[in-house]
Amino acid sequence: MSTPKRYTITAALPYTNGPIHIGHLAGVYVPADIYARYQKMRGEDVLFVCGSDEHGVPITLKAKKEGVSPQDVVDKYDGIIRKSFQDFGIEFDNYSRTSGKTHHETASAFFKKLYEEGKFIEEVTQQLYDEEAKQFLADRFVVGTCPKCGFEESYGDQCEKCGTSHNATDLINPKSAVTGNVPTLKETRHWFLPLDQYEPWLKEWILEEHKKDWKSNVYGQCKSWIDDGLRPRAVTRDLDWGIPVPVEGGDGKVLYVWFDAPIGYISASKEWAERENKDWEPYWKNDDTKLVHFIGKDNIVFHCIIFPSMLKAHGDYILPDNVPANEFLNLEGNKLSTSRNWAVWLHEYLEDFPGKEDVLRYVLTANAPETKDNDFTWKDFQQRNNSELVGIFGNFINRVAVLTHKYYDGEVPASAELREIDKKTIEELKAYPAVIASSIEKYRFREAQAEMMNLARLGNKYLADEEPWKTIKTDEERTKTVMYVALQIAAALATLSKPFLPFTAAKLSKMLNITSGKDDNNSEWSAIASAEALLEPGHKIGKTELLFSKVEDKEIQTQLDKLEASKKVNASAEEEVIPQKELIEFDDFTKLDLRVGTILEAKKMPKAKKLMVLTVDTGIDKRTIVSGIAEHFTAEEIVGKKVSVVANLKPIKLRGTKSEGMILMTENADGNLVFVNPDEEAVNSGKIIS
Ligand code: B3M
Ligand code: ZN
Repeated sequence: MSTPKRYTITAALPYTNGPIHIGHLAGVYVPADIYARYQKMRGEDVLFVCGSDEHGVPITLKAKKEGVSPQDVVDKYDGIIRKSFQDFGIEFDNYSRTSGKTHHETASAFFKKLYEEGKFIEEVTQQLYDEEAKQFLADRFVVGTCPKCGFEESYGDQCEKCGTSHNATDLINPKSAVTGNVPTLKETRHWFLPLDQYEPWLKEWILEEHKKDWKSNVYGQCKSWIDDGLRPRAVTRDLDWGIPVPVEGGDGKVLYVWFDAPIGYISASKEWAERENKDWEPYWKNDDTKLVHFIGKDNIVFHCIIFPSMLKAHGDYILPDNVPANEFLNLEGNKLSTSRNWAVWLHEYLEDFPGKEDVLRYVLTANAPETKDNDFTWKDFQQRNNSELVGIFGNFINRVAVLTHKYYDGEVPASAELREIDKKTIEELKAYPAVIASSIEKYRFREAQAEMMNLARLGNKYLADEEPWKTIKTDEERTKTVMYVALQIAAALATLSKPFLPFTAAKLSKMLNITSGKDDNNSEWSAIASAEALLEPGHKIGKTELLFSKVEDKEIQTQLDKLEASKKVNASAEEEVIPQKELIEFDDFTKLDLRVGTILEAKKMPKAKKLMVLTVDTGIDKRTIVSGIAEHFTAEEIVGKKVSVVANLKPIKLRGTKSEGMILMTENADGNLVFVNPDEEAVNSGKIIS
């Protein structure tokens, strides 16, 4: 679009069924915050909104699981999420809630308008129904095989594996998430948005107009859906948690969460305008507004196909200019998962690493899953902190500040005549705002941040080459010049690091005793390039502070231990429960002669990986039992152990050795074999009875 007059920036509304983790941050909130901060620094008129997504099945399910009301669930997580965003420096202009009054009104009115203008199809169809739970099964209430990719745990409305959105009745082998039952079909009336009617327009708008400027992962997903053909989508549900359907026949029904949630961006804007005494409408209705949605890849269909079709149907609103969706972030090689507690939770991170907000921001941006899924590891976190933030950025600033205090009592020296290297360095410095900006404008935040760090590298190299700590003894004028140039770089960093490292930038500005200036366009960003000097000679800088500190091995180990603990819990929870065998008679049981015995000797059977030859004292006799435990135990470990023996099993020959009985074993949580041990007090030949 031609130069926008204002920006409406949205970040996906998090479901309030759990706290925020690093996957959400890397995918959505950190890039959105960088973008919004940067545009504000450029003097643009920016509205940056988000809020809690408080409707939908995930919340109802969570409430059921915890035995509380959905309202309790959303209140709890809205509180946690809201606070953690704030503490982490995600600077929304408004963080709203979809349970709020403004939102209920806005979403209702939106639906009503479409209804009254005949934009919906109203139809009685057969929907999946759980007879036992007495409820319809839509969205996350039902799982089954994805008709597109074959993933066996697809939800009713969307497959998490391939991202496709579908109708619950499309699922193959559907099962109720409430009872596990196979659903039946039951008639019910709903309103559908006929996406098929928007197909020609979507083709034109996305596949033609946004072919070049949308990210290829986003464009590719859209193209595949459009090519597959779009079908009408129900926008109402038979549920009791949500926004009531505001039209005749809507009793007992609510709006589909994905119908109401994106309207939440508009409601959040209205709330903001009311609070700030502004007009919200230009931010949503004027063509010279640039609307940008920051989301994760699983939300692409909703933000690129469904919400735009809703906006188009409504007619009063602008469409997104871009939807820079990210791919997923993994953690230590595994998919992030709330239910498996495989995550780094933001509110826990903030507690564990006080004062290190920017470190997480930095690492998540450096590893942002912009074009493909990426991995977060604690080792990488430590390494990037210690060698990049401490080693490059922190080190440069520290040297400049310490030397300025040491040589000039904290006063910026006047430079003597600039040499070629000084001029070149200043020229390079002045090019950075444009270089970083160009990456941000293309939504390439990793690249942008890397360029910002290159400015710190430039500073380090300049100091290392010009060695003011040496010239101070021989050439005072030269030293002044070098320190003057280095101080300009430090000041530029205080501004250019702000979108990425806002806490650090604030600390650094305080340390240099500056507030960044603005140019004629009201931009502190481009002022860096045009200013005569960022720090005038004679300016007094403040006290030196350390911007970053090392992350020690033991801090990393604590985090790794936490994850290890989650793994253990998951392993035992996920242990597949093998269904019980068919019933037997009491007589069948009494045929078994189970005894207590003691292992007297154990030897590995030659040339057999798994087998061990045991001599067991059964109290009846001392016999040989061949057991398949050689991969799990050494002989020393098991000699002397009390074991449970099936004593009356017909002898068989295993690799030429006669085996007279069996030892009872089971598996532990990690899937390793362990003995079913009799109590220490049990005696050999003791019968194992009920
Ligand atoms: N709450 C999905 C999610 O948290 C959803 C986003 C809504 S954006 C309008 O992944
Ligand atoms: Zn799928």
